[in-house]
Amino acid sequence: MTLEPRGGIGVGTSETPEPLEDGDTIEIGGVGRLEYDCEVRQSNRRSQGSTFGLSVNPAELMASELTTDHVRTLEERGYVLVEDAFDAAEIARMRQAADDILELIINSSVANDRTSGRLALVEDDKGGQLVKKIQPINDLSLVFTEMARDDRLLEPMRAFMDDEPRLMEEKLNYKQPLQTRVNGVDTNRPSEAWPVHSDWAYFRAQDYPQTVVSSAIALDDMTEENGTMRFWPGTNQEFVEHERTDNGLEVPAEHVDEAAAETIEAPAGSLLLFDSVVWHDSSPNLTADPRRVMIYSHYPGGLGQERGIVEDERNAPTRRRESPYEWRYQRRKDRGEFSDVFSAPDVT
Ligand SMILES: O=C(O)CCC(=O)C(=O)O
Repeated sequence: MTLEPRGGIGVGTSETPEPLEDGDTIEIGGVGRLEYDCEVRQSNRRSQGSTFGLSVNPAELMASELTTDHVRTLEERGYVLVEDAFDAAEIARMRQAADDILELIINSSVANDRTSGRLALVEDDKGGQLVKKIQPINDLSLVFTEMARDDRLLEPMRAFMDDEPRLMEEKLNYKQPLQTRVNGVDTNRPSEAWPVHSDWAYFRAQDYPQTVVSSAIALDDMTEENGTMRFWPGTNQEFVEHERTDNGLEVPAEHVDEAAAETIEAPAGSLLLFDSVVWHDSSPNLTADPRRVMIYSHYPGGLGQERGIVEDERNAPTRRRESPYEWRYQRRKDRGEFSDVFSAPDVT
C-alpha cells in the first residue's frame, strides 16, 4: 500500500457513488475488505476532521491515516506527533518487554561482574541510580523486533524517503530511576539529559544520509515533569555543526533560541516521527517513575545500498560483544548458580 493524499485509497472520494452506511463493505487494493463503521470513523479520524472512517485492522488503519499532511509536517517542521497510534494492549506488551530487557541487562551485569555495554546508567549526588537507556535491544525482544516492521512507522517513512526504510538502529530510553540501589553496575553517563542535538551529527560517521527518520513510541505519558522531548521546528532545513561535550554532541549555545522550542506533551501510545537533522533535547526526569520511549531509526534502503552501507553497522559490534555474557548469565541462572538481584517494579 502506498501513502496517498487523504481519501486517496478510494474511500470518501468523489468517486464513491452512494453515501456509505454502517456495515457496507469496500474492497481496497492491497489492504483487503473494509467495513464502514460510523463509531470507529469518529474516533479514528478525529485528528484529521475527515468525514470517513473504516473498521479495519488498527495497524493498517493507522498507516492509511498517516496522510500527506503528516509527511508534509515532517518535511517542514522536522517532526510530527501522532497520538493514539498504539492501543492499551500494545503498550502493555511493550512495557512488559521493556521490563524483561531491564531485568536481563541488570542481572546479567551483576552475574558477570561486568556492566553490560548496552546499559547507560546515571548516578545522582545522593547515590540514586537511573537507567538512561539500553541499546541495542531488538536481538533481545521479539516484541520490539516486530514493532520495527510495523506499517504505522514505515508507511510515512516510505512517503518521506521515497524508498524502502531499513532499520539502522534501535534503543529504549528508559529514564527509569531504580527504586533500590543495585551494587555491581557502573555509572557510565554524566547526565540523564540529552543536550540540544541533531541525530545526524552521530549518524554521519557511517555515511548515513540526512533522510534517516526516527520513530519514538511513548510507552509512558511524556510530560514536562518526567523529561519529555523538546523540538525546534524548522531546524531540519539545514544542519549546523555540533561541538563535543562530556554529555555528547551539542548544538553550540549561541545558535539556540530556547523560546523557539516546542515541548512535546503526549500520552502513552503516541508516535513521534522526527528526521535526523531536527534539533531536539530532553531534561531530567523529576518523578520516581520511568519515562520510557522506544526509538527506532530507519534509513532509505536503496540509497544505503548505493552508498555501500553495511547492515547494522552501528550496533552489531555491541550485540556480538554482549551476547556471550548474556548467555553465560542465563546458563548460570538455569543451573542455580546465580539468583537475580533485581526485578522491575510494577509501574503500570
Ligand atoms: O529520550 C529522550 O528524552 C531523548 C532522546 C534523544 O534525544 C536521542 O536519543 O537522540
